[in-house]
Amino acid sequence: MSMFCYQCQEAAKNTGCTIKGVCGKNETTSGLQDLLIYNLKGIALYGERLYKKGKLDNATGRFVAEALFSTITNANFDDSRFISLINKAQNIKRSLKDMVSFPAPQHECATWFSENESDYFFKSKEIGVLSTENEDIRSLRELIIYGLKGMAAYVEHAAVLEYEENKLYGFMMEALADTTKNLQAEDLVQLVLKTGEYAVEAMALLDKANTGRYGNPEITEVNIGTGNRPGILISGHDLKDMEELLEQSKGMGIDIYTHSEMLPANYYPAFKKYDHFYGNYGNAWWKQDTEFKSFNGPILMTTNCMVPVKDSYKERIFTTGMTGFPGVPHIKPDKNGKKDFSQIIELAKKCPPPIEIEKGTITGGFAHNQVFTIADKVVDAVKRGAIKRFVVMAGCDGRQNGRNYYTDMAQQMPNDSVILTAGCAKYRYNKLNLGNINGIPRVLDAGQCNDSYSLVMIALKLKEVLGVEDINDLPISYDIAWYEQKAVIVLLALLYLGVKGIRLGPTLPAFLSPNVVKILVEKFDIKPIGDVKSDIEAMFGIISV
Ligand code: SF4
Ligand code: SF3
Repeated sequence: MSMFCYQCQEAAKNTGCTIKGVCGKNETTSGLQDLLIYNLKGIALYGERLYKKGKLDNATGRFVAEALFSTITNANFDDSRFISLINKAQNIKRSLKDMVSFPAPQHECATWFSENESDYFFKSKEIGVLSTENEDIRSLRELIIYGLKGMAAYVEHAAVLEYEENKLYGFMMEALADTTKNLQAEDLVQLVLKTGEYAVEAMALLDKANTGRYGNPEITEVNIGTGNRPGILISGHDLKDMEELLEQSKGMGIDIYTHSEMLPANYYPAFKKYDHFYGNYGNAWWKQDTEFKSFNGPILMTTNCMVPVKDSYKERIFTTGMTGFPGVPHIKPDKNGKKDFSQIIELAKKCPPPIEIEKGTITGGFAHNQVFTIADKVVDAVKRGAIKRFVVMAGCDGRQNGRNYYTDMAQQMPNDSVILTAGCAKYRYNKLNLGNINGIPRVLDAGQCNDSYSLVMIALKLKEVLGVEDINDLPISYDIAWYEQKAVIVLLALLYLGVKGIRLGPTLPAFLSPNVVKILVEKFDIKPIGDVKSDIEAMFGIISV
């Protein structure tokens, strides 16, 4: 059987990648990822029992989170990393096995062990996504697993900052274990919603970690031009890497620039104090081919999204955390958790400065705390009818042409509307100069995809201030763009909070079977995006003549 992966929005023919991933993932890597997930399910079958007895340690939970994170789209393409993760997972299973009382879990994922790495690829052929034959059960199981991958990324970012909650690890164990059991569709639908409930908690924990360590994001004008000195470009979502890089590179005659999902680092007070933090270079992840070339200096990938490395910059790209690519130097933490970025800094000193690709500034930093400080102004604008509607356009960007929809939507929606955004989806419209309403910008960027939590907080605040009973009675529409599994967990969080009528694009996930789509439509009125004009008419209640 060839590979099968349908976890992201680029799944071939919107069905599944079977020969090679559109993302660049090959059959071997895909198989190793499947085998890793299989072993994590085995750990989870022991882990859920230990959690019930109050004996699940955070180290086991964190390993599962890291390993799940490594399988997110565009995070890691390095087979050797997956082999060591599978080896470690087997060791953990061995030790948990001795701690769990009889009867021991019987599922083969809990009892499978192999010392022989050459078996891994063959074993992976038996246990992939398609080994669940019923397409609806497969769909629900995978929806839960992809949600857990997104949650794992957020939980891991919080753990790096020393914020951990055992109950989140406990839930991840229970949910992963449940995907191996004979649960019926109704039970799995309940588990999908429970995953959304824990998603809110995971995002809240990460928000606490980020703001606790680096302060509350503030309204900030971010420079998008370039200076005269060599630079280092840092991408991904890991703020601790950002902190360590800024600290180690100060006074070295180089500047630090963010790329893609690291842009929101510019909004944090703790990072603004560094004079050599220059601004943001470029756009969303899928432009890295050209933008990494013209940047001229070293690039540090802290998380997804990373695309297969091109020759034009392969001598100056580095990975850290759960990212990896064959042949690319990987920077690991020492035993105290500190990372040494000196080789990147030394390389930067020898590089020419970046080639300027644009000039000017973009404004962001509208996370919950900052928005609450201007709440009176916002509520007043809503009450006076100056702002008629908010449209949440959070999520991911990607390379498909259909994503022009979001640019066109931003340009064509009425001038008395405001876009609430988070995640790399913003690059489709954050440089358009859409103006402001009584000083409130028409694009309010809360931050990274995990900062969708801020958008939820803002919605709940509006509900309270406007005295509205139901979150769906607020003048807010949801027009979400998705690409990878972090957007899946954000979506599940919104569903858990009872948000109805979400538009999802540019395509509905390939992993949702027709029956599962039907359930989501009946319960939540989820719909695919349509054309811009009719979606505007539907969201704004405009009748065309
Ligand atoms: Fe295909 Fe997406 Fe899976 Fe890559 S992650 S193999 S593009 S479905
Ligand atoms: Fe972007 Fe990958 Fe999803 Fe954090 S960097 S939002 S796509």
